[in-house]
Amino acid sequence: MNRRTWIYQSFRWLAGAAVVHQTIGLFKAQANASSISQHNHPLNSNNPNTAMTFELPALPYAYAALEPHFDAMTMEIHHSKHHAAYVNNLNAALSGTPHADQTLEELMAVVSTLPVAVRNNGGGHYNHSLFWKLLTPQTGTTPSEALMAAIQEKFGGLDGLKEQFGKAAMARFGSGWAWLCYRDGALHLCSTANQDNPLMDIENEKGCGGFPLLGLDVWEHSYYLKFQNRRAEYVTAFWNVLNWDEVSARFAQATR
Ligand code: MN3
Repeated sequence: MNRRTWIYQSFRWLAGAAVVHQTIGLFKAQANASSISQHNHPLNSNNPNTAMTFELPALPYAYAALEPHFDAMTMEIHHSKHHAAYVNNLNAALSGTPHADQTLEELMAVVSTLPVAVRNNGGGHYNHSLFWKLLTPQTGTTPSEALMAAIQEKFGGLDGLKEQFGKAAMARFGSGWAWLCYRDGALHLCSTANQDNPLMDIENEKGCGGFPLLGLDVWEHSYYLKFQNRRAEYVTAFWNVLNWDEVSARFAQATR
């Protein structure tokens, strides 16, 4: 077989395998839909009525849309490789267990009792799904009046929030997240390691609990291609692409 024939045969085999894979997936989805009550994962809006497994959500903008603040290649790898891996690994960890039809929020609330793969990959899926929605190419979004009042009260204004949030992001040693949360009637800053988040019963015990209003990924994979070791510049760039409309909506949800 010459090289050209080999490539052609390989392509045909791959195409065939893809069809088989899709067919199996369709069959499993139909089987699941008929045997298990329908369940709606809030962060899984692609297929809300029949979602038996978690799916990678599409970004609400193009990979290059946040340039020059966040670069296209980082966004693409971060979303299509890192986030996709958390989704796949979470589905694998939940497959065939009694927790397979629970929402992310339900899983987070009891995560200390679940396998560490659910903690790492469930946290990864929740955190990144939130993170993408917190970013926008639209400039000039601002906190709502109510959120601004809460920021004023706790941090003395937006600059105070940015300074203290930046400290939380910089103080996180290694991989993790910085958070602004709403808890007990007030705003709180904290950070978590790895893919832990404020909804986890684990983090609640360590003082980083509450409803996450905004979170910043400070894993090196989120900034190293563009900023290398300069995490502080990445944190500064984040404010340029933060969607205050989304943060305000989450604040309204938390305080309703
Ligand atoms: Mn990440």
